[in-house]
Amino acid sequence: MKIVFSEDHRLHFPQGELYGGELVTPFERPSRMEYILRALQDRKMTDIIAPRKLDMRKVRAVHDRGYLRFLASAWDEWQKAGFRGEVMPTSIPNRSLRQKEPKHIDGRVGYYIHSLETCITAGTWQAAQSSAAVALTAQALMSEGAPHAFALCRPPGHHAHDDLYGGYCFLNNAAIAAEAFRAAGAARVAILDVDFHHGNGTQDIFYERADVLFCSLHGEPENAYPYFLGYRDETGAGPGEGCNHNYPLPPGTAYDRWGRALDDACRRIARFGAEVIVVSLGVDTFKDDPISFFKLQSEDYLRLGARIARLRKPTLFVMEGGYAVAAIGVNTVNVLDGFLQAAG
Ligand code: Q9C
Ligand code: ZN
Repeated sequence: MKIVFSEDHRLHFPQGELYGGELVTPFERPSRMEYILRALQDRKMTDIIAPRKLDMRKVRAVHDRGYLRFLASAWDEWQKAGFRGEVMPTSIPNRSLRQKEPKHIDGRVGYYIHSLETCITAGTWQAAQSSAAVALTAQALMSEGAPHAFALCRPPGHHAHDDLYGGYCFLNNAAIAAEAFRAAGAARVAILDVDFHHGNGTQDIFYERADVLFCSLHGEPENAYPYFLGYRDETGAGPGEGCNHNYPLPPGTAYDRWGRALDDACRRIARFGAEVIVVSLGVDTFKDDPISFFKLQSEDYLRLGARIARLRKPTLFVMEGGYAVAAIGVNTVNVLDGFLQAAG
């Protein structure tokens, strides 16, 4: 399997994540990539290439222009304003407030964020762009004939909306790749999001679209981040009605139940007639994940990969979350391994 990866991810490593009223070292940290790379090497998956130059038009096909301008200049503006810490908002345009972008960076940060744990630093924009380039390069390899690929993206993407960042995500790598598959001629694309958290950004981006099916298995929003999206009754709107499927699951969910939801999602994807599948691959469903509440075991990731392979469609894996760093490598590579074994 072709793997795309960029060392630029290191440019994004905030000192702080807002967690339980404290600033802690972010769960989403560079060492995650080192564990995955080591596991790939152990499994002799060594076909790793650097991304091609980023085509910004493909990013603009998904993201709002004002939002991209904000991300590109946020750090410099923050410095110019005389702030000394990392970029984080103090004021949010919540219910009853005007949805109008201010001029001052302190206000603009609030305007473009949806959850406050995520800080921007000097290198964040470059890292986010390289992460999108990783996804787009893997997508291009597949449009050029590769049957599958692994985009080892960091920072992750599925919580990023067209004009909102949060949940450790800035550019929605999976959505950008899905849109690029459409532009390259795929009539129908399915996105299967198996990260523990609901892919609120991806859902929102394609919510009114009939050409992109979105299925997400995740911790139920009553009890899990992102809390404000991911209910079962969110089924799409307008032409996209029936093209969005959420599988919210309760604390303690193990593979018996999780696998049944996966099966249902896979049957929907087959029925939809997707020509290509983008998998938002998070392994924060693992039993020891520090911020999640599912109970998947390392061997379950082999079964996950095998189930996806049985769809017999070109498949792009895009890395999302997973914070039990000691196990993230084995779990991620198990998905790819299970997929390759079943794909034959
Ligand atoms: N108590 C991804 O997995 N904070 N993002 C959760 C839990 C945000 C996760 C707090 C979690 C974001 C890509
Ligand atoms: Zn997650």
